[in-house]
Parts: sequence; structure tokens; C-alpha cells
Amino acid sequence: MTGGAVAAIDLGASSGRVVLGRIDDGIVRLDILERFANTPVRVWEGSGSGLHWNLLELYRPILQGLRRAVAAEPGLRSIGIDSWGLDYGILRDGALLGNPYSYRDERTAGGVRATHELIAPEELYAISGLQFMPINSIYQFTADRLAGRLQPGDTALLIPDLIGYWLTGEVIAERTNASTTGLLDVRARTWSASLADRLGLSAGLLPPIVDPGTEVGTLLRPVEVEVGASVPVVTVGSHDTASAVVGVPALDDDYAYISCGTWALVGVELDGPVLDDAARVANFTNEAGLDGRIRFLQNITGLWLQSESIRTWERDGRDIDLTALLEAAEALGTGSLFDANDPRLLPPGDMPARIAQCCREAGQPVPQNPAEFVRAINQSLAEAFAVAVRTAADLSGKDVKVIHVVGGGSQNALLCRLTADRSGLPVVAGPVEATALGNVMSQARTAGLVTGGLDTLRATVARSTSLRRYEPRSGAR
Ligand code: LFR
Repeated sequence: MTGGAVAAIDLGASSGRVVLGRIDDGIVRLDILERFANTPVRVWEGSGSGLHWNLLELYRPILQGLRRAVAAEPGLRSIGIDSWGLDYGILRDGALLGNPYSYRDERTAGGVRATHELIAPEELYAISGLQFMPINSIYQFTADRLAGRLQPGDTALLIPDLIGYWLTGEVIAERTNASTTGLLDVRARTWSASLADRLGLSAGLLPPIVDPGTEVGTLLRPVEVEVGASVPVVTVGSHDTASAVVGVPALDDDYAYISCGTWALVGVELDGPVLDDAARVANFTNEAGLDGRIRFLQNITGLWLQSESIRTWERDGRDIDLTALLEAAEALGTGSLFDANDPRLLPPGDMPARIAQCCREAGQPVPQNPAEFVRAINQSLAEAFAVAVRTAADLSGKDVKVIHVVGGGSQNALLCRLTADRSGLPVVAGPVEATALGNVMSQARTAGLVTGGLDTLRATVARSTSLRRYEPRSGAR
């Protein structure tokens, strides 16, 4: 096998990183060159008021990371970009029209009502196969259209495609992330022109779709000068969850995955979509994966519940040590259960107060201190995970014998242990950087550094990372 290096730009909803991935003799190694916070900013005044992503604040460390990648590896083979899904920037005459909205902005509520007046949710599901979430791009587009923010001739670029545009000048829509919008026909695998038309979105708003593994272009000359070399940008699973699923170190087919960070995405990989009524009612999504696969999964409010609670306590002047808090939560032995998917837990704000209210309504004891809240959060997430794994298996007919937890949540021993206990299945935890690994492995294949299907990419990840296994404890359910 040959060796070489690629650079992955991986943007999450709370932090981003630029990673150098080296592939040598069937082993992949990551070197995190830049890590930076990603914090949305609220504006209260004017027609663009609301919660926004500050994209230029992300672009600076991205360029810095690429500069360092080229310095470390002058023969860098390619650059690949992934980020959270759903959100987009609007280009008018090639220029970005303001900062993109965050999916947690409240403007989507009106978008949901107006969209469903035009097209019933059942019909939307039959076409896109996407689980209902008020944050889906389709509702954001409707809200933007109603607010007069869209004009004929505008182009919408999903976040990784927007970064790619700044790097190369090319306008495309990568397919896995396009599948999170609600405007992709899941069977035809292309934009649904009829959905766009019925929603009053002009032809041309949505760019041509390309698959992961496509060369988008080389760096624009000024970017090349800034970064230090001429490097091609290639598409990967640009939806972070698509890349995370590529980074699942599974050696057999009988697994479910939980990609757990700000969100937890719980499901299985399939050859085709499941679009029946049971899947719709269970609110399962059919997102596009690499190599034409379907990510049949459910979005569960993930560690957002914990990070937003910590933000609240810190704002109130408390010193929070997460490791100590998780240990204290574990020592409690049990905790309150609430519905982790309650929509009231979606926007930023006083999370402990909202969780207290959810517990009260569920007839559960109201947590009294941070350790009790953290216990309730992890226990409720584990319960939601176990139900989602069981439902994914039932709806798809897939045999699930093990659960792979990847992403930041794989470092949370309490969460992994409770998930094993609640599901009755072993949990294999790691790698933390599954998304960056998936991004790197996809590029490695495009560059010819590895050959084979997803099983080969996953075997390379499994060979290169150390994993932790949690067996379900009998009687602990
Ligand atoms: C995970 C993720 C989810 C998506 C949510 C919002 O980071 O991409 O898959 O539903 O963020 O974009």
C-alpha cells in the first residue's frame, strides 16, 4: 500500500478542527492542527435579527490549519470538508448575503406551518424520507421566502459547500448533506424539482449535486498563495454524520451506531430507504450515506442538554468540573427520566429549568443539584438511545448485536454504560474523532491511498484506534 496525507476540515455545532490525516501501510493517523470554538451569535435588531453562525470567524482558523497542513506535508493530496447539516448561506451575485442562520433560530416555526399548508407532512416523507424536525432546511427556506430574503437568481450553499466555494470558486451541493434539507428525492437521489416548485423556491436556488469522492476544483490562486500549495478540494460525506458513519470501526454488519456529540444520531446503515408509515410515525430519517447507502436513523437531542446546562451554571458563577460531575452522577446510582426529545429543549437558554419542568410533568423527582441533573440527562439519553436502536432494528429488519458509540459521547463512560444496560447490548466506544476519520478515509480512497468498499475503510479505522467495550450488566436495567 502507498502512503500519503490529506487535510480534513471538520466543523461541528460547538467546535471545529483542521486535521491532518496520514495513511501508511493500512493505518490512519490523525494530527489535529487547529481546534477552534464555534459559537452562534444573536442579533436583536433589523430584518436579519436572530441566531447566526459567524462563518468568517471559522474561515480564519480553517486557512491557518490548511497552511499548517501544507507546511507539514508539502505533497498534501487533497482537502475535504464536512459540517453539521441543514444550514446554508445565500449567495447573490457570488457574494454571501449575511451570516447564515443557525438551525436553532426561532424563525422556523412559521416556516413549518406555511410548508405544511402547501404540502402535507405525509407527502413530504414519501418524497424525502426525512424525519420531521422544525429545524430542517425546507422549513428554513420557507421562512426565508416569506420574509423576502430570497430572490430569483440566488444560490443556497450548505455550509461545507460554502467553504468549498470560498476555497475553489466552484458551486456545488454534495449529496449526503443535500439529503438533510428535505428537498432531495430519496429514491431518485436528486433535488425534487416539484417540491421546490410547490414551495415557491426558484429553479437555480439549489446547485448541481455531486457525490462524495468528486474533485470540486483546486484552490483559487489567492488561496493557494495564502496556504502555500495548489491542492485539490474533493467532496467527502460533507454531512458530518455521513462521515461519522464511515468512521464507525465495525467489522461485521450486525451493528447499530450512535454518533454522539451535540446531537446523537442513532441508527443503522441500509442499502435502501424505509419509507413506510411505521417509519414516518416513529420519526426515523433516511439520509444519504457514502456509496449509495442509506443512514436510517433518528436525531436525538444529544450532549447539547449537558453542555447547555453547564453553560447556564457557569453563567450563574458556578465552577464546573465535568469529570467530577460525571463521577458524582454515576455514584448516585439512579436518576430521573424525562423525554430527551422534548422540543422545548432545542433552543439555547436555561436548560436546567426546562429539564426540571420536563421531570415535573413526567411525575419524576426534580433534580436538585448539577450531579442530579447530569445523572438525569445521561439516563434519559441512554433510554432514548436504547429505544431508538430497538426501533431501527424493528423497522429495518436488521439484526443488531452490538452498538458502536462514536464522537465526543464515546468518552462519557456513564453514558456508554447506561446505554449498554438499557439496551441489553454491548457498547463499543470510540473513536472520538470518527467524523474526521471518515472524512480522511473517504479522501484517502479518492486519492488511491486505499482501495475498497466501506468495509475496508472501517477496517482501517478499527485497526488504527483503541476502543473500549461495555457489557450490559444483568439486573442494571
Ligand atoms: C450532527 C448534525 C445532525 C443534524 C444536526 C443539525 O452534527 O449534523 O446530523 O441533524 O447536526 O445540522
